Amino acid sequence: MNTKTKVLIGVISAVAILLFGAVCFLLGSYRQLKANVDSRQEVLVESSEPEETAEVTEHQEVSNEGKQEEQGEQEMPEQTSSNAVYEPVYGALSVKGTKLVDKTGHPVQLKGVSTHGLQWYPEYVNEDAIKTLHEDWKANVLRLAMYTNEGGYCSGADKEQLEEVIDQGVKLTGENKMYCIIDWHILSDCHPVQYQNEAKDFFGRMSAKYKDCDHVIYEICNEPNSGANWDEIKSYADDVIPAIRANDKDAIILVGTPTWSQDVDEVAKNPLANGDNVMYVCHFYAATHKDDLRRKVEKALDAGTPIFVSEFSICDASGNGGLDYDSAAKWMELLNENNISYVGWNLANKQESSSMIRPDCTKTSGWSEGELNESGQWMRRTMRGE
Ligand code: IDC
Repeated sequence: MNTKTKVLIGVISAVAILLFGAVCFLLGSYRQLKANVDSRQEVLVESSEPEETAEVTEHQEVSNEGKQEEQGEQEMPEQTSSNAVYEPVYGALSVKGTKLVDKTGHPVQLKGVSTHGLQWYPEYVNEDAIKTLHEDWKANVLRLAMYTNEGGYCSGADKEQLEEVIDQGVKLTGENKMYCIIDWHILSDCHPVQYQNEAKDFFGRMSAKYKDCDHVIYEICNEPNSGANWDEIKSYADDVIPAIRANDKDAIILVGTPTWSQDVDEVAKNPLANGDNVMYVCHFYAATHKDDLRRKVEKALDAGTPIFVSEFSICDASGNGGLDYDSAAKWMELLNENNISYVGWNLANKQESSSMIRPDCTKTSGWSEGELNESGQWMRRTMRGE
């Protein structure tokens, strides 16, 4: 082979290799391109297939549900008033000597209002009303007055409905960092023994339901009267309190005293079997109850009796009549000096001077000053420290 032939063969081989390479390259590119196109089409087809998407979503939902259930069982219980965790402004309260104290042991004074009878005026236990009381009136406690007689809990009312209103009150006060008093409002039934069994059953169930609610306070007999003496009230309290303590060892319990909760000075003569975290109730109506009752309070404090004013007004004892601002000022001085908590009667628009909302005002929250009557305006100013 001469040199010319050798060069020709070399050139032909190089061209052949180049051609082969080019064909392979083109073939590879084509395959890659085809694969890309196919996969794009797959994506498009997938996303336009509702059934398949639905299946995925459903599956995710199921697994999320499972997760929630799992979490629910372990650490996130469904939030209801009875098992939600509320953090009232002063934490869990207790009684130290004659004082109500916060979770760190410092004296605190609760201030707030009481509903009227829940069988008559349940509409004021609503979210906006409690916000108004908390934010505008600066109240940190609400008393839920559940009458036993007078068509109330033990005399014809719908028990379930009343308990629902209480549940609302517990929830809404909890959400507003307030405290809440569940009041067994005996009045025309005079003697707490009349509904003693009902009281034990009621407080047993309430305390089981709200055992983890640090903001719930139990008032076991509003105003014993007509001859119910302290020894008898004490026996009643010694019987009812264990129904609460079986569920809640340290809730604050309020116990009414003889003569429409005025004879607080009787308590020290015959103390309760277990008076831990118990306070004794004094009620006053400033235009009727003056120095005499104020002296009784001082006497009781001197004897070491812790006092809580769970109901008062600045009119007379009928819940009506003129207001006595002078006597009211003396009462406030006594209460503030001794850190005694107070709750004003009543949040309703009834035609009576203790009802804090004007009778012509039908709003159930967000009252302007002009929509409150005189006792309401006084109460709001007093709580606001004005
Ligand atoms: C009054 C109400 C009044 C109602 C009456 C009877 O203001 O509208 O007709 O009860 O149910 C109390 C009682 C409280 C009284 C209040 C005023 O705890 O229920 O409310 N009062 O009489 N003790 C002293 C005064």
